Amino acid sequence: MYTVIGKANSRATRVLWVLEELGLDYDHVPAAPQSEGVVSFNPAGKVPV
Ligand SMILES: N[C@@H](CCC(=O)N[C@@H](CS)C(=O)NCC(=O)O)C(=O)O
Repeated sequence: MYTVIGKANSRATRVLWVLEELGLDYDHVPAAPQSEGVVSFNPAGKVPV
């Protein structure tokens, strides 16, 4: 199971797209870049994580 962190109107949409195409299960957390929920996983604050 994947968890994709990042709003869909960012590069996260590429990851969401391929997961959909592959039919894989995933959770999506639509967090904004540099938000606390992103920085806790990626200190650079960039999405997707
Ligand atoms: N693939 C690169 C680029 C990711 C990237 O720049 N994402 C943008 C959103 S599409 C972002 O998070 N920008 C916010 C920032 O750079 O602070 C990485 O993961 O380092």
